[in-house]
Amino acid sequence: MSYAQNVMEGLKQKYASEPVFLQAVQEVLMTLQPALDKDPKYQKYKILERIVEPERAISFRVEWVDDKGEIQVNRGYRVQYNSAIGPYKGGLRFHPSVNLGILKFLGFEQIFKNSLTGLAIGGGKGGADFDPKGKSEVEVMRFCQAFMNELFRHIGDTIDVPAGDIGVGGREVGYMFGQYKKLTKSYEGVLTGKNVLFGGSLARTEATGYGNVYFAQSMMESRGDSLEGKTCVVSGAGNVAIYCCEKLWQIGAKPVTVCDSRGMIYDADGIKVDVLKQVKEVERASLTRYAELVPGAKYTPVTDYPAGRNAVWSVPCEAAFPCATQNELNLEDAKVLLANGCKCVSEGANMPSTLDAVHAFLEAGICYGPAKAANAGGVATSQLEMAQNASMQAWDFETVDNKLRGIMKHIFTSASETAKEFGNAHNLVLGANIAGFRKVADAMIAQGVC
Ligand code: NDP
Ligand code: 2IT
Repeated sequence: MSYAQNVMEGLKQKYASEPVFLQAVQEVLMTLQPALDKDPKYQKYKILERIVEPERAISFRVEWVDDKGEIQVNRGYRVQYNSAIGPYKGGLRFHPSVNLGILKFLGFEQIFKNSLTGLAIGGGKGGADFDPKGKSEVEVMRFCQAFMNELFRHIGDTIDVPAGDIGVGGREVGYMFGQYKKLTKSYEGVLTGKNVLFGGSLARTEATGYGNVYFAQSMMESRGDSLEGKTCVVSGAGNVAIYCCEKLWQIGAKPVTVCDSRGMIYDADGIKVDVLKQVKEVERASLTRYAELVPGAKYTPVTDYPAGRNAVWSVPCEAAFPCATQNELNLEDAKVLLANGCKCVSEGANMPSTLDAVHAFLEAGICYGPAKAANAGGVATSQLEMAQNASMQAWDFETVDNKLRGIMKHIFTSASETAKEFGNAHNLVLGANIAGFRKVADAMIAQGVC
């Protein structure tokens, strides 16, 4: 049994109740073996055994009072996974499904993603099993304040810098920032994704979606192709999906779908991004509202999807952008995409494709941009926000967007050069994992056992 397989087997025994965490680790470990064979120091220093364990996982009670005067209790978490190359950095997710296993998967991915950006940021993730759906604005504020009442002890602008993820956007970051300031008397860049009125960076809102499209462009160009004129399918209808659609239009491609957890929109003329923003950012409504506002658009509720599938992937397209959540695209979906002639899959969400779907894309030899490379534009721009806060500067939109483009190009080059080094030129899963891993592992070795 190889070193990587051996560590994986041990983890399966130990963390059997955390399937998505095991899935994320398996994807990484199974591609690292060539790098481990090339340099025995990683095994000698037991890097795999160390890197799979979070440095620290904090779990805490969050209690707050709802609009009816009832006391509510939630579970909050912050997983401080790896600080070898910088302060812990990663988003906060508020969703009823959140548990330690999900945050460990996200935090583990974040280590390699952050390393790939070439910036000095470690890996972390956090959140709570709070469901923002159906909550009033004041309830969301009270929850964010209650969450920060514990989290503030564990974070700081050089310690751990959270940001948004599912269910956490500019509004929630603002409430948490206000409470942090009150509790600590300190005005510092402790969270990213802030409003530009108090230290947020221009282009951070757009960064993950835009970065995903920049990454897909690099992949297509490397094959002598481009996204221009291509019909694209996008899943999700939140922050990442909206700005993915916006950038696709800007580069001459056409997004024709979006979806939320209740249903999907197919708009053959192309998704109207201004309407989507109105529905999701302003009204915070369901996509049925989009269909009301755009009469030609077709709404399909999830109850009409084929069992276990996301109907978005059945819409014929040349490029696909999964931007909703983990495991939203399975092997059957992958087969349909490939049969329909899809040439490019670029992941805006974290781990949206199941392991067998990933293998299907790699085997077919299409452009496949794994999440930790393709969606790294969000966290990279968060680091640009940290840099602006630390130097008390505010850069204009174009400056930040140009840096984002440069970083996405760097990530593509580093993943594809590493893939070539190991004789598998188009396998960006291998390339991204090994490139991200080596920097962190070498830093861990240099810092000793501590
Ligand atoms: P948002 O909360 O803004 O949006 C999430 C969207 O996905 C919503 O439209 C939501 O629908 C939909 N969704 C969630 N679960 C499902 C599901 N099971 N089926 C169909 N649709 C679903 O989150 P983000 O856009 O920020 O995040 C989306 C993904 O991108 C996540 O995987 C996140 O980890 C990843 N990501 C985010 C980054 C960021 O900067 N925000 C950076 C890098 C990655 P509904 O509202 O109905 O729940
Ligand atoms: O998954 C991610 O990279 C994010 N949710 C963004 C993290 C960040 O710190 O900006």
